[in-house]
Amino acid sequence: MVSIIQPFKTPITVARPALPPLEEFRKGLEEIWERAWLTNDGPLVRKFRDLLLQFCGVDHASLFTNGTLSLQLALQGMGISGDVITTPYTFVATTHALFWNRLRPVFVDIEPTYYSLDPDRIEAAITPWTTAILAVHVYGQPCRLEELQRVARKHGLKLLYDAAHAFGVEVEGKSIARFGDLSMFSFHATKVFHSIEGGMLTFREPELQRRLDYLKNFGFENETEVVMPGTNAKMSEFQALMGILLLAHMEEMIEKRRNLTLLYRHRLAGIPGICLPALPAPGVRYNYAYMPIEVDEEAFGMSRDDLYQKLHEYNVIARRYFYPIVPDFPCYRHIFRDADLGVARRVASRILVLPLYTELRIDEVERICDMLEYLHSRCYPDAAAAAMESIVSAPPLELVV
Ligand code: T4K
Repeated sequence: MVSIIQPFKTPITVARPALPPLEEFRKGLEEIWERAWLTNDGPLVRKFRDLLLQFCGVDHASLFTNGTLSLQLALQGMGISGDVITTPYTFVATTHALFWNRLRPVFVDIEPTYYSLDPDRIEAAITPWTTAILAVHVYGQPCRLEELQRVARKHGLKLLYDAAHAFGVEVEGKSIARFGDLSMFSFHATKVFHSIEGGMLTFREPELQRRLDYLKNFGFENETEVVMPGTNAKMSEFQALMGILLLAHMEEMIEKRRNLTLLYRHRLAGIPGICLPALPAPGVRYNYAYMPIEVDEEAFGMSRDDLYQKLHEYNVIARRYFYPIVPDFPCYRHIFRDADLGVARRVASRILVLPLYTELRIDEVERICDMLEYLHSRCYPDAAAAAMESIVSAPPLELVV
């Protein structure tokens, strides 16, 4: 039994950006300096887009300065109107993108396994004004793709995915970017893969490419003509440089995250009250974007919020992604009081996302697990001792990838 656990000297945060070798970035910077071409569809942005088209196996993609703006412009470019069925269990940007387009989010509860929009509940929420479904691949785990597609097709709805967490995920050998009418990926610094800030849309409809080009560049057709009231959402050359360099390391970054996830799962499996996330579904090649756990207060001996606080005292900056659920934020609360969102609320009250990033070390994961064991053991000293013996003798888990 672990008795004394020292806090980390410096904070271990939930995420930490992967970085390419500095020398590679410096060389890229020198080339940018020489060209003095910094933004506005520069050569590196074009190269990055070509590489991404290839990586995702899609025909159409557009790059943006961040994921949120790309989603806002996607909704606008596709001409989505009225009501949009969406999930309450997400980062608030998903819902904000709807609001910025004056669309009404209609929240439908999630399913408890992968925390994404429950397809079985969608039909009951469709109104005459519903035009689209906006689902989220939470933590990179794919939504129930076929069922969502079936409901969307049956009711003539557009199907959009917020795939902010899901870059690099494949289903039956096919990139997640190829599902639905459109997918949005965030390339923010905290993601599995990033371009400092950045966003990408992949989509089916070829004409959307042109509209998105207008929308992200003030609506300019040429020097003297503006064809629509666009905004400025362009990706810069510096962002593209980071993305290009990191894309070459994608496989190894996912492999590192996979190993750390396996270790977490092995160590945490036997701690009462720590519920591990479901394994990826068969046929899914997961990207190990996040390490969420659910905390069962009674079995663990401490509430999720107390555990969150305790871990902070140990300098482990775990996060409650996503708590509270979006409809409970003051800016949305008054509108959606009556929706039945029991599953989302329950998950949000139990969820805790542990640190996971490529440079996280094995001994750091071990120490975080020691902390969780120790905190549980302080609550239930006898039961914890017995449980720990069985973990130590258990073989490591093998994930399906
Ligand atoms: N849809 C979904 C489902 C999303 O999750 C997101 C973003 C979006 C849409 C919107 O995409 P973007 O517009 O962001 O492209 C973070 C990210 O900023 C956000 O991108 C992400 N989701 C969300 C889940 O997490 P915060 O407010 O929690 O970030 P912050 O600054 O607290 O960073 C988390 C930890 O990462 C910090 O404790 C330290 C570490 N960190 C962070 C940064 C920025 C670093 O070590 N270095 C860094 O440079 O939102």
